[in-house]
Amino acid sequence: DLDRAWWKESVVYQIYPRSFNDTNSDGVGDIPGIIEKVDYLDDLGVDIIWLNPVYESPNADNGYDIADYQSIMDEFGTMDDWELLLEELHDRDIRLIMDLVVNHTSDEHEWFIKSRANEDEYRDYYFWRNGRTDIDGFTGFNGPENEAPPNEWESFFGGPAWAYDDDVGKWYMHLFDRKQPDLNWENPAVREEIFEMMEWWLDKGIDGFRMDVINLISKPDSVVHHDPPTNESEMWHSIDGPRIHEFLGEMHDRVLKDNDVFALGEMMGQHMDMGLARSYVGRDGPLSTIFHFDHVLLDNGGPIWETKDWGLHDLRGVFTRWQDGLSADGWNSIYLSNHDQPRLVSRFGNDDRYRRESATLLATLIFTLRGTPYIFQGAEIGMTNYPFESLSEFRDVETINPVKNALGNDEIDSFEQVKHALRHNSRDNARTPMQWSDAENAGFTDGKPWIGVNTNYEEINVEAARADPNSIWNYYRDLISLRDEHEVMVYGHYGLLLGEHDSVWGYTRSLDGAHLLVLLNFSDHEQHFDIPDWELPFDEQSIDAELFVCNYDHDVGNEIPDRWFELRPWEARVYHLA
Ligand code: ISL
Ligand code: CA
Repeated sequence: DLDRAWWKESVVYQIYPRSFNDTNSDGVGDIPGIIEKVDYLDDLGVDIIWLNPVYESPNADNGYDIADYQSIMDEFGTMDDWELLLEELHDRDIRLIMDLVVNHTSDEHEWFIKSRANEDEYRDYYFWRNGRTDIDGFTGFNGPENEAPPNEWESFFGGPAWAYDDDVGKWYMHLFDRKQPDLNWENPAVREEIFEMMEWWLDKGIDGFRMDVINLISKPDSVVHHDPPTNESEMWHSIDGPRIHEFLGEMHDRVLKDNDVFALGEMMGQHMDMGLARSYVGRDGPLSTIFHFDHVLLDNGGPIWETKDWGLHDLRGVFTRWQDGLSADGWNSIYLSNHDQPRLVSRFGNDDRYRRESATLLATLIFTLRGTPYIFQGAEIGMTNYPFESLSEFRDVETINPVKNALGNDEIDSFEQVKHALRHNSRDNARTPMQWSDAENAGFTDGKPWIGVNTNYEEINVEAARADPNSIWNYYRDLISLRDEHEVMVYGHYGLLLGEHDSVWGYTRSLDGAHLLVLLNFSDHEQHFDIPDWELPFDEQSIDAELFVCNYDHDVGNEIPDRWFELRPWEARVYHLA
């Protein structure tokens, strides 16, 4: 029993509308711009579009600060545009999932405005708490004199996670920017509003939700039951908080259960226990699958100006733990990039000498692990990180706020000192415009783009990639269509090979007597190795091997004699055995 689902057999393409395609020359991508490209998406062969937030928003965090869940941001177009987009996608059998951002709203949302004004029952839609007066030396965070924020939590975007409101005379909680107050899920009225809003979108015909930081919605008791909160410095207790299962269970029973939807939860944190993971996405869990952060926290996780070294052992270890942990129950999401992460080829590959080879190797990984694969716009042409030269080139609060704070309090001396790390870590790497052609501004806009276009667009662009049969784009396209044809690629069991190798990641996928043998050389050097026969789940003497994917010329033959291999730099091979 394969426990089939359409969203397991699908490939997701993520669109960051602001940077995708601009049709009215204001330098900002828009929904008509996406409509212009639906045939492009169809040609690539993707099955689901995940659209980043397109709702009305003052854009303190590019749409993740929502002022109205039920209307479209003017810059992006109108509800009519959005409806046409849905229709055009559905006409091509492409599904659409929308971003659901319900851990917080914008401070310009009507609920927050009423909450501040203490109107009706709105005060308890958010967390308003008294500051602390019982401690020395922790005052002056834009609050009254001699008053400290309710607790010591730091926002994910730097500074305290509480903002003081003069009129109310209290502090409100914001785990992200101060323009993103956290909703109080303890309040049943809040949950009711959210569930109704979700049903409203489902009635419009969408196919699911990508749920933003959804495991943060239940806050720890120290905040929920105490005013001021008890002194608890561990804000990590907001992750997978005490009532998370109850809240998601209610959402499931009330909204998700009776609709055939893809429910994809973004879950912050690291090293999630596999039992917990299964409780979210297993047979009895409320969600279809989740995004975890284990691999994207390998090279950072501290301040944005720091980087950490990682090796293949770490990356392989993370994915293998999740592959094994959800093998019998649950389903993985396989992503190496999104709008919050640097470009995958710059981060996990070699974006210089082996850009094509490593980008195609990473694609091979994404499409041959067990789980739903994700393409973030631009990955399919091997777009790279941006060579930022000054702080003024950045647009993202998560980069700008912490760096300005650190410059202000002398934690760092200069931009130059942190330039290298910001170039590596900043979310803005993902947000530079999609490179469509070698025309001015990469064909993204006729106006002035809201963020710089990568200077390599003359070489790296969709038009050039589609014209070249050996391009990264054509490789993605081939892999997507192979996944449609071979069930073993979707449902096959994952088995690790060569678990101690420093540079080669090998594994098999097996289903009903069919196998894939995947070999990936994560290095700039040739690798020679053999695979011990006891590691293989088949007898290679009595089974036919066919090389069906390789990112070099197919000159290595179909055989796997004596299980002996020589892989060129960043070479990826997939054999099909049956
Ligand atoms: O962890 C991060 C990067 O490695 C953070 O950038 C990010 O804030 C975190 O992943 C949560 O992301 C989501 O919620 C944020 C929003 O800024 C992100 O764009 C969104 O994907 C707040 O809504
Ligand atoms: Ca526009």
